[in-house]
Amino acid sequence: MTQQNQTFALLPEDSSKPLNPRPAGPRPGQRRKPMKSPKPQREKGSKRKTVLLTILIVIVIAGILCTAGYFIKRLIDSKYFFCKRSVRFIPIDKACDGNNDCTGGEDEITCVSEFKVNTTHPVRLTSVQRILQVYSPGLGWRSVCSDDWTPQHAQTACKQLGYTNKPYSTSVQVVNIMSSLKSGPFAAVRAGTASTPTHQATTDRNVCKSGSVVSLTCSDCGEVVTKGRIVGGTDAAIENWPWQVSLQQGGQHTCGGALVSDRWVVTAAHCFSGSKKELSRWRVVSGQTYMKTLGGSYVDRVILNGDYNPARNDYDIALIRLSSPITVRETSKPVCLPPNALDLASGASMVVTGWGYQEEDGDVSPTLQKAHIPLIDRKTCSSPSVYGSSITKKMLCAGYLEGGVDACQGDSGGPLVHFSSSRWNLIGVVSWGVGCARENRPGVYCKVEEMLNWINTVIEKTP
Ligand code: 4AZ
Repeated sequence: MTQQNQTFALLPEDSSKPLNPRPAGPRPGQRRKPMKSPKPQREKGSKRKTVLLTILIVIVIAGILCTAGYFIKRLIDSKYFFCKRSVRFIPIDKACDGNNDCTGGEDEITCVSEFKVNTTHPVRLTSVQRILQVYSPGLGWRSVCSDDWTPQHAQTACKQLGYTNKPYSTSVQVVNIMSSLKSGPFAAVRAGTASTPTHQATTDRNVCKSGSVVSLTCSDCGEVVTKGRIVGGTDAAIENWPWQVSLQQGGQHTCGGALVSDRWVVTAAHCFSGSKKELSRWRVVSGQTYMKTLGGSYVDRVILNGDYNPARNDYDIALIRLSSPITVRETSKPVCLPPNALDLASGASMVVTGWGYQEEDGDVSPTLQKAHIPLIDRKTCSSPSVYGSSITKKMLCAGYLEGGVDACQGDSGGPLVHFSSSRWNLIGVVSWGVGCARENRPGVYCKVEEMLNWINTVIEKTP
């Protein structure tokens, strides 16, 4: 027991209350018990900050990991083909090399193919007026009379030319057509043949009863809303060249190309050399002025011209079929295939477009470029001071002999177009040249007119 206790016990009850009560609070020597009051605002804020910082760090790390993963995947994709069934990688140049390197041969399934055409596609459009002609082996080409012609016949003929979109036909008086066609021969459709292939639906005529022949347009191709490196070119907007596409392999711009319908792209055969024959890594990006490397259409067929000669760059043309059709809009729409015998004069004004090098040892351009260049006649281009015997019937030249403006690496496969009868026509496909924009070394293009038979046959016959 303590002394203090004894003292209190002796005091009367009242006397335990001090006369002058001390203010409530700790007695001297006694500590105040911490109050259970709400936490200060500052403490709350700093906790929230810590949480936010943690989230931010997690997001940044995830971002870094994703980006690293993306680049690692791109790197692996550019060097290896993944065999899904046997779960292993093989070097990319072993894919599509003619040997089954994956079990089940899955490395040889989605590959570039070749197609040679020895037959004559029996329907064509001729001259700037797009006069419909049909072919039969004994009789050759005959212009189709407007006699008994119906919109259904136009639909059938366009389908034979690979188009299903907006067929449109008009009549042109025989007296107004190209002189070599005026004297015939002609052919006219028989009654009740609207869905028979056009060349089988016609009979011969020496003259057209109606005095006119059919002019046909098969799609809303080659029309743009407004009219508007390539070395020495200028910036271009895709709306003015909406058929231009970027062909990308493993996310890298490799070649240009031109939409000729909502599902088919014309490009150069040399874009698919070496390890570029496997289709799953190709994408076709359309509708972009500033090249982007994400997205794009998948490819289900690449068909090289079977006569393509890599040593000479002869027949340097290929067709790509997209896995699904693009939506035609202001920024993505096809260019027209040219008619036969368009007969462009030397010096005719052409436009070449692309994201290719802006100088010989340069880099691809981030924005689409265009260059206006004149057509160079065959004789000049085949002269010893230019390209001599390297120029074949399947090639054409365009540019300036003094140099300065030209297509270049990365523009390959892209379009050379010409505007006639209110539409843009695909005249050439960027193919080759010695350097870029050099004196006496103009750009050489695959001549599309010479490839129409091949293009129409491939598009019609591809299952
Ligand atoms: C190329 O390497 C290439 N100057 C394309 C076009 C031209 C030259 C080279 C024409 O793809």
